[in-house]
Amino acid sequence: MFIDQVKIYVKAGDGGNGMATFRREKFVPQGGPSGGDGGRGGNVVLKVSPHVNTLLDLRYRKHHRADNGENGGSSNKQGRMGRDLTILVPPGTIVYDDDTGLPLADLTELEQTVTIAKGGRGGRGNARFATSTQQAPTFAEQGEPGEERYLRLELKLLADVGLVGFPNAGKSTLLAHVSAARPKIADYPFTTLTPNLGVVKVDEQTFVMADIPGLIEGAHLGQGLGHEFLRHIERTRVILHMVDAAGWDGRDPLADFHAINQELAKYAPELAERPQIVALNKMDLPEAQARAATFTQALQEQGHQVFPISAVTGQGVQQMLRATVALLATAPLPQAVIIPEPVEEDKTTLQVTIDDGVFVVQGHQVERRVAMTNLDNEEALFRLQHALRRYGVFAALQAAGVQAGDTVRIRDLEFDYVPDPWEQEEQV
Ligand SMILES: Nc1nc2c(ncn2[C@@H]2O[C@H](COP(=O)(O)OP(=O)(O)OP(=O)(O)O)[C@@H](O)[C@H]2O)c(=O)[nH]1
Ligand SMILES: [Mg+2]
Repeated sequence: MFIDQVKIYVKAGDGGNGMATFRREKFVPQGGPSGGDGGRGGNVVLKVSPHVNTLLDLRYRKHHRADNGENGGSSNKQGRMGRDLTILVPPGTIVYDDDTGLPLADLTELEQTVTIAKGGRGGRGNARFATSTQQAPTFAEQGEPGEERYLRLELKLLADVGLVGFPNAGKSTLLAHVSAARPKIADYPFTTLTPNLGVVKVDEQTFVMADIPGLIEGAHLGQGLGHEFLRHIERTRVILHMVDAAGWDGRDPLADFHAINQELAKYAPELAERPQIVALNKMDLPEAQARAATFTQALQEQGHQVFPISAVTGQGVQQMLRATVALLATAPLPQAVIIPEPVEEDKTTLQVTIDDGVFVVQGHQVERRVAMTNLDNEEALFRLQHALRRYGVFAALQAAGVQAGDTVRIRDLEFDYVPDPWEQEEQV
């Protein structure tokens, strides 16, 4: 199955916790702090693989977590880093932040990688907190939580040439004739249900050609297979428009040709501007031969380059491919996806909301600090209280109308509010 849009959740590894231990050695009566640092958590990385051509795997695996860092050990032993988690994606995958809708990366090059969620840093062991006044800290830092994110991945195939046309025009037959691709071919409409890619070699040049399911009038409204697959020709530089000159099922090939061009324009105006070559197909059939001259003249009058071909016998195909290569040489590159500069969010911003009588404090800096504090250790709690004051948590709580005895929550930390003792001192 060909899947070109998925939503996934990624979570980088948390940093390992720092350790709080003291040296115990023979003949050393009172050893100093010796707790090692935790290891950093693994990142979540997206990587372009030539062996993956759809987002199918991700459709069935939605949650992706990198390993956590190991906790620090005694004797200053540092915890091992968590392994990165690498998710393979096909070339042409565009990554969006599903919460903001903004593009984060356009993965077009083979082996290209992007770190999409960063692992948390390891917590520092108690050895790192020793100072001249506090020589035996009993606490260590917890690991920093890894980043987590909801992503939307969208695949837009990367091909130089896009084959479009009514169902049954012979698009897949042509791709099979000129490349090693083996798409399904049959004499009924909508044989092709998902896009196929093939590498075409002409003289010494090569280009990639995409065969997409047939289009019909109303495709932009979802008729037939709809415009589901038009996104896969958005990034092509030349459109090869196939017309069944034999007029399958009594259709008027010229009317079909214009109908499809209108569908392209309705889907995306820039697709109407894309350089186009018209392939008048099935020229081995007498019905086609009888009408070819009229069609060619009509299309040429409208300024189109027309090539009578037979995708079955190969007649006229080489000339058309040469013209395609010539057009590719001058065709502009499709517009790249513009990745906005990440906005550096203000990590110090605080938000206080009242949830069922509880004052909930949110903010990157303060939440990170709470997450990295060992809430079971009094010394650590004491330091945390100072930090909260520095971050302006008490001021923010007062502004929100907190009263003595109210419950305050910051992540896992819950405490009863007592007016800030330091502030009271100042007021005395
Ligand atoms: N005689 C003749 N038949 C052709 C030619 N090209 C394609 N056909 C036939 O036309 C039918 C449709 O061909 P496909 O290649 O499946 O057409 P398609 O455009 O890919 O069709 P969809 O995938 O349904 O959009 C098949 O029976 C082919 O054998 C040709 O040049 N001459
Ligand atoms: Mg087909």
